[in-house]
Amino acid sequence: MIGVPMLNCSDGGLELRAGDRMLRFPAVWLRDNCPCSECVDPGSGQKLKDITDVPNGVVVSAAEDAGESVVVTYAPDRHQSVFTRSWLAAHALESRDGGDGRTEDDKELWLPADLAPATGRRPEESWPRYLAESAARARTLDAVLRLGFALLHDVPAEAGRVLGVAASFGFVRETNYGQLFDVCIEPRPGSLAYTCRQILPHTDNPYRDPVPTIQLLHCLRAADDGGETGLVDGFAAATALRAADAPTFELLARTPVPFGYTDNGTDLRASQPLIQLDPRGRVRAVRFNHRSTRPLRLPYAEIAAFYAAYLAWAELLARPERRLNLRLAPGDCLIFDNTRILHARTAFGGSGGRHLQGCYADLDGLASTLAVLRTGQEKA
Ligand code: OGA
Ligand code: NM2
Ligand code: ZN
Ligand code: ZN
Repeated sequence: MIGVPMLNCSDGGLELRAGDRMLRFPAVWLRDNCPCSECVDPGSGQKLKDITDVPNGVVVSAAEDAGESVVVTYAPDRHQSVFTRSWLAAHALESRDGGDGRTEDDKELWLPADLAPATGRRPEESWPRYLAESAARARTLDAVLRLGFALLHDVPAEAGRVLGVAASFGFVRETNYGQLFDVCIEPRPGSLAYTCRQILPHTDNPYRDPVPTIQLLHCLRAADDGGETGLVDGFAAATALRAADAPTFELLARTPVPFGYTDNGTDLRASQPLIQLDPRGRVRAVRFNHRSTRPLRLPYAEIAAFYAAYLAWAELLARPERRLNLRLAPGDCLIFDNTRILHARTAFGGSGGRHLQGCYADLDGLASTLAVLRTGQEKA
């Protein structure tokens, strides 16, 4: 790297060497991120300056090497910023890792075989250990982000305990079903959940926008016969569909599908594509729940093609080789990403008094709890 200066501001921006990389930052970007106490409130870390306060035509007029940091002076107003080299390296522009952690790019996609018990990759933890050890909590929450779910054992099989599990990493998202809901057989069921029928892989509350992003299901009492849980990695299925049949994938990603739920006190509707992409076209959410779909409103000529795509997607999601089967025992509590993992159950015999309790929570809150846990672990 002989001949490459350490620091340079010749084109109005900043250029500096970090190891064998050259980092470049435009003046307007540096100025907007100036950490000085005139620009950022030291207490809250929030910006004091508005974007309209950045002077027109701002350029870097001088850049001075101060060891671990770099002092940048701007024209026309001679404002100065001090950036540490490590901060600049961590925010390098060319790295293009601008994802938000929610797309296929930041996940480990799976087929059930990848998580067979012998692989040691199945995300399971005991609740007492989860409570006692921050490393166990971090592993569990990380699994929900990476694999889309985690299974806790030995959560006491007592009513209401599922709320304590949600509170361990975030806040319950209360819905029309209450803070928590009971899944057991009801005499006049307002949802197929409250019968002993099988339920095919689905997203909960597809008729909500935003959809609840985390779901918990805690088993208080298992069925004598049947009632097995199935989980399907919707992101793995979506990427497989894209690889096998890109036009079908595209059609599903750009056709909003109406979902609805009504009862005496509720009339919820949301319309979203079955596969949702981020602005760069990466899979960011799936939403699938046939029993809650409402009549499609598409031009006559588009209906047949949409149904063909929908059918192909439904068949893919229903394939046994995509479904991880788990038998929840009393005390087991599943935590899963409702924007990625579809859940299902097999039919069961009505005599055993099967009883689950569930609730919803937020994926971003879970990620926040994990980030704080990790910061604590770094300091420890
Ligand atoms: C539900 C549901 C699964 C089960 O209530 O939404 O999918 O195992 N229940 O009963
Ligand atoms: N319950 C169990 O989202 C759904 O409609 C599936 C949800 C009724 C809260 C069932
Ligand atoms: Zn400043
Ligand atoms: Zn469900």
